[in-house]
Amino acid sequence: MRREDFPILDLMVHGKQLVYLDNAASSQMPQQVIDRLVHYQNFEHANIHRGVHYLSDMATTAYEGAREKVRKFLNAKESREIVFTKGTTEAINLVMHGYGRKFLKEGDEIILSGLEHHANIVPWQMLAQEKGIRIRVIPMNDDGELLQEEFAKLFNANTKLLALTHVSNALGTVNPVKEMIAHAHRMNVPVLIDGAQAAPHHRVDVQDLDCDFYAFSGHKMCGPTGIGILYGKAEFLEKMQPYQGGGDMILSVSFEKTEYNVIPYKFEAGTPPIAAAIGLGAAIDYLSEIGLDVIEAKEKELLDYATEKVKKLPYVRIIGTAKKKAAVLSFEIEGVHPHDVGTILDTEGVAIRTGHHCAQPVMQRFCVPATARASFAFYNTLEEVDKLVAAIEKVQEVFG
Ligand code: 7TS
Repeated sequence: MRREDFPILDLMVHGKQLVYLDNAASSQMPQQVIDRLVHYQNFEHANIHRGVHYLSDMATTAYEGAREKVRKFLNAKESREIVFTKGTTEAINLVMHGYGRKFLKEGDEIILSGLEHHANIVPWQMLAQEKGIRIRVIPMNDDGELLQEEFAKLFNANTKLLALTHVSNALGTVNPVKEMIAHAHRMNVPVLIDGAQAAPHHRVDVQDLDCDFYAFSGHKMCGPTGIGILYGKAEFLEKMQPYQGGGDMILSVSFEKTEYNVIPYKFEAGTPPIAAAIGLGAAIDYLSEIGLDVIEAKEKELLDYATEKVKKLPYVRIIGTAKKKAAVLSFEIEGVHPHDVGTILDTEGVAIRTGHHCAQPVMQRFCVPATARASFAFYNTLEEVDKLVAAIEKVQEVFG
């Protein structure tokens, strides 16, 4: 499926055809997005929101056009609810600073899940330490599914925020976020969703989900690095304090008093990554043209095929067996350290990630120091899954 759009997939590594199965860490970029970046640099680059000149106008139109593409992609009500950030990590830190630091106080509680990436743990821990806030954690079962009854029990009058991942990067679990958001709202608790692993693979509708914040990264969805999105309901963004101070986020400055700009500009201090934002817009065009439903179906086919094949290998244990999963296959091979698995796979041209995947609490829950993780994108093929399985068999030959 449109494999020819991705020049990097033709690469040979260690004399073998590259099999790129590290898409959860970062996906590859199609020629259409690369071309858009080159066109911007060649014909449109200037600083935005400033000049009266032609090029500044071109750059501003393209940058604001990308914001509108993101709005449409998420079905947000208004484009001023879309803030460009460096990535998911910065988006979450923005909410921690802009909302958490302003509105949360000693004795308050924040609910996180045991599935979170460090990006949705550490900022809240920093806030907790600073303010004397308690963090409560939704536990999971042995399949890596969150326990909904335990979740409901965590709420009380002190609960001030639920920060939850849509899809687990380490296990692939897809959380029932719509129901969980509805529950939190019944308890008058706002919700931030970490969509880093969801936005590239599922259709996301923030109005349907009714989340108050939604964060994701461009580089996991065929876009450039250095760009990400914070969606926030206008009513929330408006009452938050700015994250950074500087140019573009102000209406007027004197040494006595500074008046902040309106949203979303209040949160975009300084010259933003203009090219990367435009590249993200092109990536959204590319994915939308294929169709998120088509992408999801293709990735499910790859995951089901890989799971069936790997399950047949008696020395492999799959970690993360939720009923609803995105295309992530985490596993360990009996008696072999995941790093050795990764190294042998690499010599076969197969790129996977090994380690704790920045989700150490997940590793602790399953009593493993690390896992090997293959993660698929729509441009992968069943033949590549076969190569993954053959490479795993080779690991067993070497170590078994
Ligand atoms: N949240 C989740 C669920 C993620 O998977 C990641 C990155 C992040 C947040 C942080 O995103 P960033 O773009 O700001 O870095 N996950 C991974 C991964 O699984 N392997 O490498 C990065």
